[in-house]
Amino acid sequence: MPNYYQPEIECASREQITAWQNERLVQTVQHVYKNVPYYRNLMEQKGITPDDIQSIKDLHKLPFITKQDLRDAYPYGLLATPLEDCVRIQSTSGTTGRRVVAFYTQHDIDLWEDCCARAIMAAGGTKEDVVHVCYGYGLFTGGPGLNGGSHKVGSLTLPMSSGNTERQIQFMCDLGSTILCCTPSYAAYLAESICERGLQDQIKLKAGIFGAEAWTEEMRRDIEQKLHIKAYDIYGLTEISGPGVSFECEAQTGMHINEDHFIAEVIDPNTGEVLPDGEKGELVFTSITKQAFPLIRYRTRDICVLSHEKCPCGRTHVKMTKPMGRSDDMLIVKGVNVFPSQIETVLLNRGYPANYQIIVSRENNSDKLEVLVEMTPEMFSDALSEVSAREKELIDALKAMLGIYAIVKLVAPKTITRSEGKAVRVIDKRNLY
Ligand code: DLL
Repeated sequence: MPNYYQPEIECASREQITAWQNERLVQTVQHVYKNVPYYRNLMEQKGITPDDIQSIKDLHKLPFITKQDLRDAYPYGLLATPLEDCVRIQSTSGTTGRRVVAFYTQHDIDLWEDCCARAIMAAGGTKEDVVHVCYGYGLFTGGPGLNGGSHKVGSLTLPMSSGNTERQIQFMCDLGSTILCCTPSYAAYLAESICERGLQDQIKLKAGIFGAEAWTEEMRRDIEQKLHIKAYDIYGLTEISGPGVSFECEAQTGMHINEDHFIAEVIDPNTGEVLPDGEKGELVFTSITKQAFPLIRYRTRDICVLSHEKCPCGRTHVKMTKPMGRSDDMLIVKGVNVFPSQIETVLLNRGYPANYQIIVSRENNSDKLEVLVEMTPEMFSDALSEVSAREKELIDALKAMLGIYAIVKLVAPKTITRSEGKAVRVIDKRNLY
């Protein structure tokens, strides 16, 4: 039997979930209309008042909100409670444009940590576990979220933060860590480092909770095999609270969205039209239990599919697929849509490690796509002619997957810089022109 954290909520009937969502949506709309002039203006521009929103059937009447709104309203413009009621902020890394800052009351933190606790329990976590958290701490939500969730479960929590791989492995061995929480790219690097040191037998890990960036099924299998664990996906975003918006159960077929806290929609990113279950589109969230920073119809830019199909785990909350890329991260090369995950699938299917970099540039008014791929030590010792044959094989496979030509360069093991947080997979030099 799966070990549920809150079965009365996670396995509730559809009628019950809808009743919660109806009531909480109405309250949240009233809350933001009353307390956030920015929202009131947006609603007035659309000619609606809170009275127009009586249930989730009216959700489509509400305006969308985007990252640009969050930037425009930075830092306090979307705050829905007095600042004195807030106890924490978290923030996105903000590599482009202004950072996004999210505010939390103590109630908001509690609910967020509940969501993370559900994710840990869904991965088999109990109070007997040693939860090794090497997501970054600080402004990034990964560390604090999983840390708080682990406390709620009652597990021994190792607040390792990211970096210092030697120390990570030493603590893992000495303290017998059983659940690893980090980005999948760092998990792959840790797995590689543990195998190189021949320490697999000293590792007691049974599960990993990996998210914050896109990763493929091939990468999951690779990490699972190397570390002898079951690897679970976890999804979330700073704007909507952080990790734990959705998480995988033992079925590993999509992530259950915590529907008692968030209403999910999938829309056509071009028209804004709401799409039915099973259709691919942009994920939109409405938070219905937050006090300080509730967001209504927030466009995540993540592309995925929703499914209400019955899950063998017994949970009834809707499932989302892994994000299949972001509508804004998608690369358009020579007019063709290219998702880094497609390239990763080709590489991992052929036994290459998940260490690669995609470089897009412009030469003579034409796009150039280059993929640097690290070889395994075995491949590296191959004769030069074999390396060239491998490159040729990858060029053909990428052409078949993407429909366009990519230059492939096989490079020596360990030459592509490792990330301790989210991996930097794409370098788009065209932005510099
Ligand atoms: O990455 C929150 C998080 C921390 C999630 C730890 C899971 C684990 P942000 O830095 O605001 O928040 O980035 C949010 O990361 O819109 C997605 O594009 C991407 N992302 C998050 N989880 C996944 C995942 C955190 N499991 C953005 N698979 C989101 C693919 C993910 N992409």
